[in-house]
Amino acid sequence: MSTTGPAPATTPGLDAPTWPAEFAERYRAAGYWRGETFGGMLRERAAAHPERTALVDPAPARRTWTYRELDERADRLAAGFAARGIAKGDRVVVQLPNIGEFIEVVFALFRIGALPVYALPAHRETEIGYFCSFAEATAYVIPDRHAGFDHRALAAKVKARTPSLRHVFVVGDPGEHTALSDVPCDPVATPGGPKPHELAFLQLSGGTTGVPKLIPRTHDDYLYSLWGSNEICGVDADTRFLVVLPAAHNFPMSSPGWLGVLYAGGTAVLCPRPDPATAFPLIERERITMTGLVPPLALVWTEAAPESACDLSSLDVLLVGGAKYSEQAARRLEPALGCRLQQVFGMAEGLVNYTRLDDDQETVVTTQGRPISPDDEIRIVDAAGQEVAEGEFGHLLTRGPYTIRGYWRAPEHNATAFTQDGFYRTGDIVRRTGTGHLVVEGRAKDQINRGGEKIAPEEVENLILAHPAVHDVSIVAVPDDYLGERTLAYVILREGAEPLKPAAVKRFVRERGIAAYKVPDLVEFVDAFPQTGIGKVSKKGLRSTAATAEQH
Ligand code: OOB
Repeated sequence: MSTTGPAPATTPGLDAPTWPAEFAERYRAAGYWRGETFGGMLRERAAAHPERTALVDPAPARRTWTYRELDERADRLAAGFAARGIAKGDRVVVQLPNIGEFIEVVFALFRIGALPVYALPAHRETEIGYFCSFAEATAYVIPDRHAGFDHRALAAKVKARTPSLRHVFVVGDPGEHTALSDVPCDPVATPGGPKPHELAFLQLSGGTTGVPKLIPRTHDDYLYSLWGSNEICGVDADTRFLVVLPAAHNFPMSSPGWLGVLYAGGTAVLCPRPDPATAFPLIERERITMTGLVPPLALVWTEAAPESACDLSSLDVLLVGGAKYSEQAARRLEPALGCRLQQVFGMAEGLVNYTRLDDDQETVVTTQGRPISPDDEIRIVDAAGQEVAEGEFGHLLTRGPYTIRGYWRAPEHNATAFTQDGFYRTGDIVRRTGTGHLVVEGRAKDQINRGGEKIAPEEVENLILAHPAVHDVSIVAVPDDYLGERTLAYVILREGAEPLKPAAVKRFVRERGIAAYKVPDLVEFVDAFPQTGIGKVSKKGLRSTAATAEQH
């Protein structure tokens, strides 16, 4: 933690620290910040090529949107939202799967200047309740049912206890709420839309603390990460991008993702499920040229492709990121899928690294790429904050034209998550090669990366601590061939408490209403935790206990 001077002031209207004026001027002068907004971008594309296909939602019946249709539908929905009192700066929690309505809703909100808060389909009452109350959301957008879960009942519960939440909009059968299909109305001129330097949305952080932090992204900075990614990944009007991962996640949204493809005038195709049985026929039918996967999915696709009868020959580039992709797995991808691999190491807070399409094969399989921007500043430091020697491993700190300067409404956390001079402490341990590529070695932050899905142990530990029989709990990662990491909860029971079964602990967590991927994979009961020198629980000690244990 730095002790030099106060934390940067929070900018009124943004509710978060932003780039100091001299940086903003530099980024504009360099041409990174082009003075565009998302709403304006879609309008321009619709004027330039109205009849080109912007979006395909293939399931259950194939639907398509031209740029003109997407633009018009966003306008009508924006007018309907505005008529219901949703205004510039309002927060709207959007929890939709990969369906066309997701894209319509966020562009409608962009037009008004209301801020989508991107929840994941897996989130449940614990997360949604928190987002709605912390963000003081005025509206929440859901599907009626998805993956066997009825979102309407959860929404009713959260609405009853969140005073700010006035609307629940439902795709499908609305039940007691409002059908999204009833919202659109004739557009009216909406003065005072968002400015390029203002916030566009709030993205979720993977988190290291008890509750997720919200990441404030502006139009200027996020649009730069899009067109910067497009140049590096070769995205153009002929690109047909398959959105396999949840569309709300930063990776499939912007690296280069569906937003990058829309920026370039290409076509985004929404994939309802990530398995080869769903995705491969879509690649064939929609002549998909590009997609992005987390490493476990890339493994599954690599196994499945040689056996598949589908024609995958249109696939040109496959991006893999979100978690460490092993060199061995990376080597197998191109021969199996017949496309080029790009590794991506990014974060919702900003910095994104790509291997380049003209990098040699060794670089592509052994590194996680280099930054998008010449103005992405990278520092690799030791525990004391001193830069390490070139080529050595250290903590990655970064600052640049699309990396935030602070989380939304989190001044205390910001004081430690950022240096005084505005570098974001990523919590990742990396080394830089002679070509400027980064190799991710590990993590210093207390976060578990379960196949790309990030888990803050503290959030789940807090839930388990509420169990009457539990005295203490500590959750660590254990290595896993498929997911990279799985979660193991070490539990100390209260003296005299009835013995518990692992399944009972998992059920208890599930019943609190939390994303299924956060439920501990393994539970073990112990009498004590290893301690650090100053008497704190040693997660390092627990991880090595887990690594040496024979069975869990
Ligand atoms: C992406 O974003 P987040 O915010 O879910 O997670 C960021 C963290 C990084 O700090 C790092 O710990 C890990 O995920 N990570 C990787 C990685 N890519 C992300 N660790 C090792 N190797 C990689 N290739 O995960 C994200 C955002 C934009 C693009 C791609 C991924």
